[in-house]
Amino acid sequence: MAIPSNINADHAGRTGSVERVTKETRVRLRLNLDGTGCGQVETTIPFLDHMLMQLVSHGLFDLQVQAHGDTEIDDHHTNEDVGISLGQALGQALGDRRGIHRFGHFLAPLDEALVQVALDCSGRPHLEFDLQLRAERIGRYDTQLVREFFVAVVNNSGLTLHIRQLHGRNDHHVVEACFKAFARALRMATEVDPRRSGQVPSSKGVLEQAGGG
Ligand SMILES: [Mn+2]
Repeated sequence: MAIPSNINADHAGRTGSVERVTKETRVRLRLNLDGTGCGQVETTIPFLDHMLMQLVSHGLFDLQVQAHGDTEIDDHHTNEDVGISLGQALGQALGDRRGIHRFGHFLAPLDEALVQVALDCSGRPHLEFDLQLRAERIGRYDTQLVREFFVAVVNNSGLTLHIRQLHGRNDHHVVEACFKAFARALRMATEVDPRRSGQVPSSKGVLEQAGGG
């Protein structure tokens, strides 16, 4: 299960790499925060692939994911473990969080849907999740798994993440607007602030690290 390398290993980007194998799933994930939007995402969960590609398209992250899991039961374990791996890779890529903007926010419309995301690379895992999803499923994807995905990301990356739906009727639109807003907010927060001169963006002078990085 080799990952074809369309991420240049010599790129001086901030990267995270996770290989996570359990009895339930096997996940390989590489993330480059300083990417150009190269994505190769194969989780065997089509709607999750579609959402992860929003991070690539709108965050301009490079992201490679290969996941296989016990989807014969349901998508829960694979969805969660991809979220855990993404969170760990994000924590690694951020390291001690020197020089970044730290805060990010975005308000993304998608037709009638409007979703707001505000986040802080604080080192303090916290999720406020307020999407009012109506349907049980989007395609075959269980809509309860959206929250589970973000719980996993937050707990493994030390993000403080607020997700709020301002408008929307169609669940596909609402969730996609959420991932677009998350992508742009994360891009804003993780980009290097040239005025920060490599300092840790905290009045304490230190931010907790997450993801084993
Ligand atoms: Mn779509």
